[in-house]
Amino acid sequence: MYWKWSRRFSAGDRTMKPPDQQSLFSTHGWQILPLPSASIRLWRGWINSVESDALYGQLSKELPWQQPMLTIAGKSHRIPRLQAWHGDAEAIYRYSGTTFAPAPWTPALTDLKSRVENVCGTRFNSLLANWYRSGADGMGFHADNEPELGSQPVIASLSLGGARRFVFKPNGGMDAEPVSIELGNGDLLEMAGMTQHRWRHGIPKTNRQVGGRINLTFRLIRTADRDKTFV
Ligand SMILES: O=C(O)CCC(=O)C(=O)O
Repeated sequence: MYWKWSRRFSAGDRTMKPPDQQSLFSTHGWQILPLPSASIRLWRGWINSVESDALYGQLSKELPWQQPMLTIAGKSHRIPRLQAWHGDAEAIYRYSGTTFAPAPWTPALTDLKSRVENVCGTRFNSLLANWYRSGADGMGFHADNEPELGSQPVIASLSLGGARRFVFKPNGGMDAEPVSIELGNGDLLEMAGMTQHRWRHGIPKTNRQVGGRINLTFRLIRTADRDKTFV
């Protein structure tokens, strides 16, 4: 059973357990998502649909998209999405045994970084971009908990294009249900505090007709001493 947050808490949606209204409140557009032992904020429509559509078109053309190979249990396959890594020169990213030097910030990404930093009140030096071309693309469950991100990383995630389901699953030992939210065009999600230690997250593949989606996750890399594996 999933808790499901949608733009409205619909009485007809029986899979959803309505959140405690006392613990869901807005601050300048932020909504707090009251997951236990987590610190998660969501800003619906942080950028409007006209700008989000334009950014989707621009970034799909101008970022250096790649589809790296991943080896799991001796079998190699390409990740089910396209990916680009941008950042300051020292923000080295290691993925499944391979080191990726960050591509430089583009003017559009520099502008977005500074706007996201302003609303999140924190600094970022790197960005992982993921392009889900259709429902056949997705991201497996994982936590962004590598040491180079610090003990309680702040990760800001901007969605552009078609809406996709983003699912949180509690780690073992937590008395909590999975939570599913729909992330739409221009939505900004921030995960902080103990979120990456207590919960994993992923984008399930879907047979539904969905539009292409680009997701930008802004991060602060402190060191680069451990591999990262997204399935
Ligand atoms: O596409 C998304 O919303 C998820 C991205 C993500 O989980 C990540 O970059 O770690």
